Amino acid sequence: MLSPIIEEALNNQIAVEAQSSQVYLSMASWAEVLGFEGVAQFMYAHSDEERMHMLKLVKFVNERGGHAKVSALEAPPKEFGSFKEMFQELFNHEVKVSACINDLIDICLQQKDYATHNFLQWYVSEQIEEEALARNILDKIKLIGDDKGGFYLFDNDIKQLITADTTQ
Ligand code: OFO
Repeated sequence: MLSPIIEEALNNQIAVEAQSSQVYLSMASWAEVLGFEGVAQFMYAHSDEERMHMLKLVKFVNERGGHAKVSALEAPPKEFGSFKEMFQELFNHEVKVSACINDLIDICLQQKDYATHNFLQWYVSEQIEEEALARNILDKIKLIGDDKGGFYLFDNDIKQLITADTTQ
């Protein structure tokens, strides 16, 4: 059984994951409109992955006797300047999500909720991977600089970085 404090904290994280999915969907749409098919595919998959993170939490909260809540989301930006800025934003966003997961784990320890603490370890590993992936992409974009040919290749290569598994 979840305590009200843990239930509220998990519901807050559900909103964070939903908002991540929303932001990445907007990035996907912007890239698609600009004609960057690879970046768009990558961001659509990333948006789906965040939705899966959200659903995993929804199911956990309900299974543990709580009530997972669906809340209103903020409209994300529609445009992101450049792809360098967009991926920087993605990286910053993931760092913030990691901080939210860490805070959540802190609350679990304070509340002695070791089951939720154990469940959240999956998110800890996921955040390490996601931050590393975002950093890796940013490094590549910095290397490409203003080289249009390099960016064309990058748009093609990024499809190989799609890791989304939305079946979990
Ligand atoms: Fe990429 O954030 Fe979910 O956990």
